[in-house]
Amino acid sequence: MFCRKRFIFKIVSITFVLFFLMTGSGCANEREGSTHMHGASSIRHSSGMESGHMNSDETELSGSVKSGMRVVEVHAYRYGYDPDPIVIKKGEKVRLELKSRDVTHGFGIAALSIDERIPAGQTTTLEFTPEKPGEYHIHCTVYCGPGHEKMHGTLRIVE
Ligand SMILES: [Cu+2]
Repeated sequence: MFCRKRFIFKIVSITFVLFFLMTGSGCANEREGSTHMHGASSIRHSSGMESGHMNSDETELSGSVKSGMRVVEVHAYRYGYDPDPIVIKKGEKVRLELKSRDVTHGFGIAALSIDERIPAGQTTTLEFTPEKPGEYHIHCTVYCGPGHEKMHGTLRIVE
């Protein structure tokens, strides 16, 4: 008796399981469908990010962003600046870490009222938020040798 009851219970539960599986598979299909959509949207998302990266590469933004601020190490040398051009983004806070590879140089951008001294063996930091896109002429403001007058660079502020 007991065994038969258990047997019936088993049959009933198997039927339930089968029913569940059949309706469940429908659900699973739906879920799969929605998963596909999720997949598609996440692919779209990641490709969007990729294209964002590609954009950065295309405009060749200098340095890297650290805690919300673009940090660019700029080396002055007889007679130029590295990187050249320095490419930064409008509205993105920037910190230029100015260093000299040889003697004391200057870092002047007249249009932005910037004039920094870069003593040899030291780091001069310059923080600002670029507002106006364009090409800005950098020139050395500290006499550094016979090529001093020809020591130029470019700061590019992109949109
Ligand atoms: Cu100079």
